[in-house]
Amino acid sequence: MTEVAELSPAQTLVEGLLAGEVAALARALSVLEAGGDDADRLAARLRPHTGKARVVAFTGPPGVGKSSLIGAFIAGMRAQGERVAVLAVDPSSPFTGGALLGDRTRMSAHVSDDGVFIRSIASRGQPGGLSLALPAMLDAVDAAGWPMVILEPVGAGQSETEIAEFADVKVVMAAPGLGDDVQALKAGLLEIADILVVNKSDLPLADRAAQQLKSMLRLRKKECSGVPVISTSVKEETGIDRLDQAIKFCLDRARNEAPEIRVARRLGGLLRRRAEAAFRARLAELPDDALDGLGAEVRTGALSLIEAERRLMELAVG
Ligand SMILES: Nc1nc2c(ncn2[C@@H]2O[C@H](COP(=O)(O)OP(=O)(O)OP(=O)(O)O)[C@@H](O)[C@H]2O)c(=O)[nH]1
Ligand SMILES: [Mg+2]
Repeated sequence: MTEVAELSPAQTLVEGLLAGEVAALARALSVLEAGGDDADRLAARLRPHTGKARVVAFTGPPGVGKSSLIGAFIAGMRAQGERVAVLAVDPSSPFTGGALLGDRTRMSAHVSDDGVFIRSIASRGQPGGLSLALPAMLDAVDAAGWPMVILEPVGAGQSETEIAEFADVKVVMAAPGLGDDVQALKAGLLEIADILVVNKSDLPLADRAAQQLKSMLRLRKKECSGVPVISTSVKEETGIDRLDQAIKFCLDRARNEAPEIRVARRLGGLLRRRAEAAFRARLAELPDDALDGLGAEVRTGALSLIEAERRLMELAVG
């Protein structure tokens, strides 16, 4: 027996991660991605070390060029000596890995660069959904000392907006020729945008897409004015500098905010999501009889719809 108290595997993991070891970060992300008690314990240990990283999300419909533009953006950041981490949600099933390969290929220039950390996350098979695991994964990258984290959510569904919520800056992308052009952007996405990008501006009708986006913006509430619409082409390498400047401008704005406030907001969003998931599970467990009974009372007029709803919520929570 050695006199020196040995570190538990969990302590070793946390210490390695805090020391900036990439292998420890990768292992921690796997634990957090799997969820459960181990993930909760690890997340709690990492939380005191968070609040420094800036998070930028690139979202938009599938094929709009998110991975490509992130690759171009990273090239610019690297040229300025900035270190960047990417968490990309792999839209394919974890078994085929096709999209994973695609994303890596497009970001391939950065894979062997130790100033860049790229991790793909499977969007399926998450107990309670990816948006429950992601905040802790962001915390881990943050605690590991990466000053900037880029999120690439899967380009579909409600989770996209939820995931983008964790970002300090949300870049929402459109491109000409994608279905109904900018109409393909769900209203929810337009609402959360700090910066709008029309990518593939080398293609015909890109100007029209930009005009459409601008007029959609004008229809929005006052607080949304001041959102820039930037045309980019990864292919022709145009507009990337403007995007870079716009992101920096938004990050500066976010920088005035205390880290505690930012982390608290992330945790508040997470709590709401956990409560929603828990409530949904409790509702699903209620016997059909209970629901049918309430339905019958509404039918006879013994209960109003609102009263029945309240009763149902009490049943689920109680
Ligand atoms: N012409 C043109 N093609 C582009 C541009 N940017 C990306 N592409 C192409 O668009 C396709 C999709 O690009 P990705 O970067 O994979 O798009 P994505 O939004 O990450 O796609 P998913 O992750 O599958 O949703 C690829 O074939 C790219 O080469 C651009 O500026 N101009
Ligand atoms: Mg992609």
